[in-house]
Amino acid sequence: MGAFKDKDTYNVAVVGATGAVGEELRKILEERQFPVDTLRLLASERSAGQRLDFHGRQVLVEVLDDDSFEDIDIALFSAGGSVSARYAPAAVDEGAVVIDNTSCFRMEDDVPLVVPEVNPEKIAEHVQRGIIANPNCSTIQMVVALKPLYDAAGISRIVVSTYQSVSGAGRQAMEELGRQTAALFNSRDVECEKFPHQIAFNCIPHIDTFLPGGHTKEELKMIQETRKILDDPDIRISATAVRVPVFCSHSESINVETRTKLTAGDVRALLREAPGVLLQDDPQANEYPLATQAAGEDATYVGRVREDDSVDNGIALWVVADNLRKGAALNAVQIAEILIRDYH
Ligand code: NAP
Ligand code: 3JM
Repeated sequence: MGAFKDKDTYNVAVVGATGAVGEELRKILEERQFPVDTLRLLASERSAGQRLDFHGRQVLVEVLDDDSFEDIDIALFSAGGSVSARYAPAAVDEGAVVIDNTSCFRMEDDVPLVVPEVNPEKIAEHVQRGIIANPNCSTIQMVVALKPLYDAAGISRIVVSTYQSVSGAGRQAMEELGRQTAALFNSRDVECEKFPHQIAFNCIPHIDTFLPGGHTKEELKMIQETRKILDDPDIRISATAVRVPVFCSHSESINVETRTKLTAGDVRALLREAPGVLLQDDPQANEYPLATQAAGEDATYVGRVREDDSVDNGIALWVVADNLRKGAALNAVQIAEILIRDYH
């Protein structure tokens, strides 16, 4: 990683540049004026040859291969787990630090799993493998909201149900919701490709594959990743992940049991000060977080804060964030910002 040192600008590769997360990565690098020297956009042969805008310049999309990472300092991966498994080591061999958006390396002991508002200090551990993992979108917004409660009172148990938008399943899934909605309004048959059932006007309690025991992988990711990020293997977590016909932003209903009592007022005061959080909690004025309002924004919105009297020390919350931004691309770019500020 010697080539990285003492630089003012960095060569950045985006793997999966034409995808829903890749597009957001490009936008956020631009918006936040990340000090990019060369931007290399990588995808499959399907979209190689396209040109995509970056700071007003048209950048060619190239086919990902083993030579793609020559002179790259930071490689942002979001092209699925198998692409990361195959090519992240090639990027590391070339001296790049990989920030990986897939589930491929998240639970490996020598790979830090980072949400900058929660455990930025773990970025130091990138030296072990050259890889930093970005958590799952549903995990990120949950831990951003719960970290202040955890620090103030401890957390013994979490029960979470998600309402996840179709953009979390990629560009083609967004198109499928649009096509199905139009088909139904025109009395045509609905075709299902990306989802196992009709998603328009429906809720599907099935994200990623089913595991023995009945959980889905998405639910298991939330459970395992939350314990790793909060560095607390004892937290008991029950998760149900549901796909809903929303284009962008994931919503979550979260019930949390703290180890010592917090009132709803205590929680609101903590969340008002919490990094990355915007408290939106005025039910009398119909003010609470909404997917349509969070889309395109950076904050994790929290509202409907109330005491849950069904258990001791119970708090209920409604948490919403843009899954392509804080849930993926923004979190990755925030990690890259800390990496160049503190470690190189
Ligand atoms: P998407 O819209 O379907 O885009 C997939 C991207 O990967 C496209 O750019 C595609 O290129 C590229 N790609 C696919 N196979 C490839 C290959 N063999 N070689 C090179 N490029 C390839 O999906 P997305 O929503 O952007 O998500 C991409 C991945 O990011 C997901 O699979 C997931 O692992 C991860 N993700 C993470 C989070 C998170 O929570 N952190 C959230 C969403 C997604 P073409 O245009 O050439 O097909
Ligand atoms: C979000 O490997 C794949 O086909 C991608 C599956 C996927 C993941 C994942 O497991 O990396 C789709 C959408 C995620 C994620 O962030 O966990």
